[in-house]
Order: sequence, then C-alpha cells, then structure tokens
Amino acid sequence: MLFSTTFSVVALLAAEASAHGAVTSYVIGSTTYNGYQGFSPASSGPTIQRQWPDYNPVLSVTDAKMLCNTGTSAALNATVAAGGTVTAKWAQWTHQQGPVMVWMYKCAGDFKSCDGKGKGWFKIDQQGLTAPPLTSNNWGTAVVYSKLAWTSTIPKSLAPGNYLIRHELLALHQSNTPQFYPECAQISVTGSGTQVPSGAFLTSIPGYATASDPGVLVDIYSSKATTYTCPGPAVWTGDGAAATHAKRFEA
Ligand SMILES: *[C@@H]1O[C@H](CO)[C@@H](O)[C@H](O)[C@H]1NC(C)=O
Ligand SMILES: [Cu+2]
Repeated sequence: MLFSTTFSVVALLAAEASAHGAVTSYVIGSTTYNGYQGFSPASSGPTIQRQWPDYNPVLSVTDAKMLCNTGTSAALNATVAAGGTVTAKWAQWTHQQGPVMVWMYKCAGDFKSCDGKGKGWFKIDQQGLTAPPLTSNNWGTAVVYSKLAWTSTIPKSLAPGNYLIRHELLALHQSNTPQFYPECAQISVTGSGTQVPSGAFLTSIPGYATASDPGVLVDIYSSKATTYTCPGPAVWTGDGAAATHAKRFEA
C-alpha cells in the first residue's frame, strides 16, 4: 500500500517532468551548439547556454528564475553576425497555447560579469496569437510544438558586442495559471551595426510585466477575446522600425 502510493507519486512527478520542456541546443549558421540536455547538475560538456535546473515552469512573474531559469554563467559563447539567424531547439515541448518571445541583453563587458540585471532587456522577436480563438493552436508555442525549433534574426543594425539571448515560452493552457519557460545563451554579435535600443524598448527581467497583465493572466477557455497582446515592450527590429516604434510609444 505504502509502496504503491509512493510509486504513483513518483510516476506522477515523472509524467509532469516529461510534460514540459527547455531549450536544449542552438543552431547558428551551420554550427550546432549543445545546450544542457539533462537536469542539474549537468552531464553535458561546456555549453554556450546558462544552466537551467529542470523542465519545470516558472510560475510567478517576480520569481528570480524568470531571468535565465537560474543559470548565471556559461563557459562558451557563439559568434553570430548581425543580420544572421539563431535557431533554438527543444528536445521536447507539449503546450500549444501561448506566445514565444525572444529577448536580448547587451553585456557591459565579458560574459562572466554579465548578470542580466537592470533595465537592459529588449525583444527581437515574438509570436502570440495569429488567429482566434484563444483555445486554438494558432500560437507561437504551437509552432515550437510542431517544429521543436524557433528561428530569429539578429537585427542587422545591432551594435557588435557580447549579448545574452533569452528564449521564453509562455504557456497559457491552464486558466489564469501562466507558465514561463525561459533559457539564456551567450552570443557574441559581430558586424558593422551601431544601434542599441533604448527607452520604451528596454525592460528588466523579472519585472517586464505584472501578474495581472492581460497577456499574462488569461483564461483562454472563458475569455471572449479574439486578439492577444504579448506582455512586455514592442519588438525592436532596428533601422527605421526602431524610430517608428519609439515614436508610437512616446505619443
Ligand atoms: C567567446 O568565445 C571565444 C572562443 O570561441 C573566446 O575567444 C572569447 O574569449 C569568448 N568571449 C568572452 C567574452 O568570453
Ligand atoms: Cu508543461
């Protein structure tokens, strides 16, 4: 009796763990960079990814884990040319309602001292709901579900330097119980860009949205909404687009 109870709890926990996900590798140019493949402590070799502890979601917008899912440093970094692409890959992913948001943060110096703190995070890419209803699979996370990959372009005009790139899946399949899945990697951006976003494009993590933000606190089953706005700032794409967005925000 005791055994079977313990067994079913363990089985349940195992099922839970296997039902979530995390970024487990990156493809940049023709190179694949391994991320972490298993739970902490890592059995993987050195990676460009900051280590996450497990596949479980972060459940609070104010949790320190929102930053990089606990990871604070990584041994390696990957070089990517501004205008090039970064593809994140997930070994597994199971939810199909909620947005994908991809963020970057410019490090002041080397990666060791780059803690991701302060109002330095900006979005380079996101996909929320492309067509109603909210209960459909017309979401960014549904693309990750089918492809187990997400490709973003590093803005061509972005200034070179050391950056963190943070992939965030926000799963909304449980009413008013948002689940955040963020992982970070270290990338060295090259090129002749001169721009870095400012003002309304920048935010802190944690802190980019409140728990009651309509993009965070959602009941997809009872809501009559036909559109969805991703939480946080507008996406910064660089060049002219930056100025247009900035003006709209200041108005
Ligand atoms: C990034 O990685 C390269 C090797 O690929 C290394 O030479 C360089 O020092 C690293 N940069 C930082 C800031 O750690
Ligand atoms: Cu899950």
